[in-house]
Amino acid sequence: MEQIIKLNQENLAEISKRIPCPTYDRSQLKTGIVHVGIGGFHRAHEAFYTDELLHDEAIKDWGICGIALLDFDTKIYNTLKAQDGLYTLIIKELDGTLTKRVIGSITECLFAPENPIKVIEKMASPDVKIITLTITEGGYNYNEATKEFDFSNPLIQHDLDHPEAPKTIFGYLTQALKLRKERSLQGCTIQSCDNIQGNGHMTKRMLMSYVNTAEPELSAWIETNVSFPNAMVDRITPATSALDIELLKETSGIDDAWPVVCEPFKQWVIEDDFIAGRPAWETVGAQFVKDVVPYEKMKLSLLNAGHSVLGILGALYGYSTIDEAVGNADISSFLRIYMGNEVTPTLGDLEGVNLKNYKFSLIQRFGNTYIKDQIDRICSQSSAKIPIFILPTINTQLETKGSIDHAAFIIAAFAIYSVGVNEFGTQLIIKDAMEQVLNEKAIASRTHPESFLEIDAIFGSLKDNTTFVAAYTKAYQNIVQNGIEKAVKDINSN
Ligand code: CS2
Repeated sequence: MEQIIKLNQENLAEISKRIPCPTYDRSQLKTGIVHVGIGGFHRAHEAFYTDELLHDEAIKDWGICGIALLDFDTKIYNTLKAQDGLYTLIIKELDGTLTKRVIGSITECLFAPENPIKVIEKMASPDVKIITLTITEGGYNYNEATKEFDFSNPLIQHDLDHPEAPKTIFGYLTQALKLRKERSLQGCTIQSCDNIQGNGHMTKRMLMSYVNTAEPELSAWIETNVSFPNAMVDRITPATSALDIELLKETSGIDDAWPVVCEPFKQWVIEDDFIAGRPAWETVGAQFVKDVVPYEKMKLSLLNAGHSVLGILGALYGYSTIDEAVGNADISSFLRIYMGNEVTPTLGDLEGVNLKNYKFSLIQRFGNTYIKDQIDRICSQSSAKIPIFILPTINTQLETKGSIDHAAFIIAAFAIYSVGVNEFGTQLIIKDAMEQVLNEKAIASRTHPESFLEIDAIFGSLKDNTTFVAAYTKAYQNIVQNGIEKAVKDINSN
């Protein structure tokens, strides 16, 4: 058994004898990117692409400063700090092989709750050309019911009252951009890496709503000095388990407190709109395009929605991982029918994309038995995911009088899921910012199924559509009366 080595900069030369490590000089890198949200996804995606790029020794301007924004991020901040920003990426290939390597592109880390001023200064630094965000779908503070920025959020009110010590991304960005303007510095790019249709547009619209109230005189400067490219991001990254940490120790003798595990597939399609320059990410596989909207739409409504379908149905069947759910023939036929009959007609013509192959590859990716993506992870924050992943399909299908039966079934299954226990008596772990209202409405739905659709912040005006309500109610009653397994078989054979 090899000696166990702790992952940090000092031990990197020793570790590089076991697995690939950065060969570039990390101490020579300037911080050109500030990234907010240093969870698994960022570390499997943008930080990975950037690490690949930095292996070209001539490139020295694109080190990443990772920001932990919330108290919740204390653990990841402490871990990365103790490991000098280093972590292991473990790619779980389809045949079970583990491809491991140490990623070195995160060269600095800051913990916002501890020192907000330092974070604002970093975002305003002249070396920083891009601020990237992985703040989750819910982090954009968008309300589906009003279709506007949610000023009733107490954290937003806090930021308006205490601009010097913000808590939300909007407070931070506003202060940093204000400093850039006051110091006559160049603007920068703010790039979302979240799963939202038009994520750049959404970032701009939400930020501008906040700025127009907090610092109205900054708006015009942002219009001319800040760009917000849209992007489609993709790589399945389950939560790291204790087993993954042990496996790394056992197989390579590396003690990494928080490695990241992910699938082999990766995709990053970006609009080339970087006002202050950008890394040549295209040299390491990113695609730069004029219009990313069709790619985003395809990914959100097939992959992400597909995940939600497998997660919600899987939870009702009593499964705990996505590969188990897609391995059930009834659930995978359900997903195929949903993708084929309900999503595909809404996607229009996707030039250069073979949709049939894409859908086929999704089933394969979901089925990677080594990934063990957690159903709990997929179902978490569904109140923010459903409006983005599934609602657009339903709304378009209703407009064009297309089929919505499988989509309505998913929403009915979500209502039943939100009670918090499945028909086999298994307790479901519901992690959702709207947990309370979801649960109240789910319980009310037992006597009046439509009650669940009254949550306007998730479903918009769906409750007023009689075609949808009829399909939803029928599915709801079928699941309750006949059980999930029979109900899924029934809807598939309709
Ligand atoms: C998932 C995504 O959060 C979810 O519900 O669908 O995290 C998904 O795994 C990634 O977007 C894959 O690119």
